[in-house]
Amino acid sequence: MIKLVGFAVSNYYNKVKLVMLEKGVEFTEELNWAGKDEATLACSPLGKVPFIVTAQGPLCESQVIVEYLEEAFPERPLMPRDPFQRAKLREIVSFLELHLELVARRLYAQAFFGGTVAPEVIDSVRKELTRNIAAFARLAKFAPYVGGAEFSVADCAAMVHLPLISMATRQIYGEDLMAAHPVKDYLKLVGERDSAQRVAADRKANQQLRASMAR
Ligand SMILES: N[C@@H](CCC(=O)N[C@@H](CS)C(=O)NCC(=O)O)C(=O)O
Repeated sequence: MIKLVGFAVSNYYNKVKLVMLEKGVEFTEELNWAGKDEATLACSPLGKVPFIVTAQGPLCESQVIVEYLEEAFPERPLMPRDPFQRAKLREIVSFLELHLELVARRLYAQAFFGGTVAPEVIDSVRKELTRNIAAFARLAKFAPYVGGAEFSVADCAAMVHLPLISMATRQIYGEDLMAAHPVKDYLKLVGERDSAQRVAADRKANQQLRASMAR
C-alpha cells in the first residue's frame, strides 16, 4: 500500500491526498514535518513534503506523484484522455504553483508565522501577483471546475493553493488580490466534497498538534 509522508497543514501534501481520496487509492499516512534527517533526504532530497513510498521505492514532488498516481491507478481518472486537454490541465497547475503559490509564499513568514518580510519584497510580490493572477484568470474556467465541466487534478491543486493566495494577500495588503474572480463560490462548491471535508478535518487536527508542540 502507498504511504503518504508529510504533514496535513501542507498545501502540497493535501493536493496529493485529495488525488488519492478522489481516485479511491488506498494509502496510509506518516507524519513528517519536512525533516532533514538522512532517512527523509533519501526519499525527498530537499527534505520537502509530500513524498510517497511505494512498493518500488520513494517519489517526491507533488505533481510528479499526482501524474504517477494517474497512470498507476487509471480506474477513476482525474484527467481526460486527450493529450491536449491533459496538457491544458497541467498548464493550469503550473500557473497555480509557479506563478501564484510560489510568489505568494514569499509573504507567508509575515502573513502566517509572525515574522517580517522586507517592504521591497512586499511591493514586488504585489506587482507580480497582480499580473500573474490576471494571467491565471485567462486560463481558469470555473465552469464550474477550474479546468471546465469535469473535476480534475487541477482542482486538487486549486483547492489547496487558492485559499492561501487569498489569505496571505488579505493579511499583507488588507485586500484579497483574488477578489475579482469567482474563487469564493468555487471553493464553496469543491469544499463540499467528501475528500475536501476529510482534508480540512485532518488539517485542523494537525494545526492543533503543531500549536500544542509550540507551547
Ligand atoms: N515543489 C514541491 C513543493 C513542496 C513544498 O514546498 N513543501 C513544503 C511544505 S508546504 C515543505 O516541505 N517545506 C519545507 C522545506 O522546504 O524545507 C512539491 O510540489 O511537492
